[in-house]
Amino acid sequence: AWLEDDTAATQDPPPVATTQDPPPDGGGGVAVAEMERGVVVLNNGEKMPLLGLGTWKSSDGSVKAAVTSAVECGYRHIDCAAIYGNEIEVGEALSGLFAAGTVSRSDLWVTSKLWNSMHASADVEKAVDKTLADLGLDYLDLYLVHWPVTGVKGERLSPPIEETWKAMETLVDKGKCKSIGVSNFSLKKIVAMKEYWRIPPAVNQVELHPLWRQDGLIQGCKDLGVHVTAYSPLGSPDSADMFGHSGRSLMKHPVVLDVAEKASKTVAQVLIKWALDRGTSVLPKSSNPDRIRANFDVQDWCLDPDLFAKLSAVEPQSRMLHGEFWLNPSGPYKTLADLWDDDD
Ligand code: NDP
Ligand code: 1BO
Repeated sequence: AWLEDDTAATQDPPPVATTQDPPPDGGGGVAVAEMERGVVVLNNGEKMPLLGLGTWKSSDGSVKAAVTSAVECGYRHIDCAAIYGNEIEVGEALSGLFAAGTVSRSDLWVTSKLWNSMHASADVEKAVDKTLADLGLDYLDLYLVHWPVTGVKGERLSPPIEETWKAMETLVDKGKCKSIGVSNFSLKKIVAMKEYWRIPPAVNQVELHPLWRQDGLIQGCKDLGVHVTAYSPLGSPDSADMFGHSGRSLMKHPVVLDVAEKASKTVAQVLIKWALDRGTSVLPKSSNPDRIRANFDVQDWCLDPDLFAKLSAVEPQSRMLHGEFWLNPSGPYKTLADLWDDDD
């Protein structure tokens, strides 16, 4: 039902993420070739923590505790979206954390996303205002166009992405968002934006894990100075039934199990570490405090290059989140190739 909903729409932080030096080329997803310990410096100079907590499907009373535990154990990046339907509860967690002095606003990175039904110029600011009110914030660190899809079921592409992007740029001018970016955009769709962007996207947030590596997209974004964030890094087991991929559990893949055993780490830890070692930021979701804590424990150890290479060779490659729900015979995306432009 939520896919059809058109309204859903200080302390010093501990070091985050990898202790390995950045890859010599600056990392696959690193914008302007700059990466510091635990953060990526985006193309506008903002520093985004590389490891964030995902909040999709963290609901029904669980997300407040999840966000609170995450920040208490050191996460400084929370990934939200209006369509997740839980931003009020995330906001309750944030206000509690600020009031307790666990973290200051300036030490926390909060991302949210503009839903498809709010792409019209007049709606973009309304959408961000609603998200800011729900989260109890006066600015977002990053606001993403959630999908390159306009309308509730992708039935149209009017307004075009150009209109939406210009409205997103205005949010930066007004101080409502420090950075803006896109999500689920193919390289072709980002390149097309060069014709009109005044502010280039800082980030493209896409599905990335060993079963869907998208090396070409990462390299192309890097060439454009757009940092890439990995969503569903554990293979999104919660979505298995919803999207019909229950037979392909990444966390049970024999190569992944073997790598975890050889590294003496959990499966989730090696998947998160692999994502960081590629130079992408990464957003594991959990609503379990023990798993939230364990997923953050990816700092003081290295993934052996042979094990990294094994994870980088897992086959077959295939998306978990195909986006078939946006296809519409009378809309702009009639096939998956129209949506993804055959990126791999
Ligand atoms: P993930 O790949 O992060 O997997 C989450 C699942 O893994 C949950 O079932 C969670 O269960 C389980 N899990 C987490 N840690 C462990 C662990 N250590 N051991 C065993 N199981 C574990 O899935 P998501 O699809 O949620 O992706 C992560 C985030 O990325 C989202 O929450 C969202 O913020 C973002 N995203 C963005 C999208 C976009 O279109 N821009 C699309 C999809 C995701 P439990 O909670 O019980 O621990
Ligand atoms: C349609 C799925 C969106 C999750 O971010």
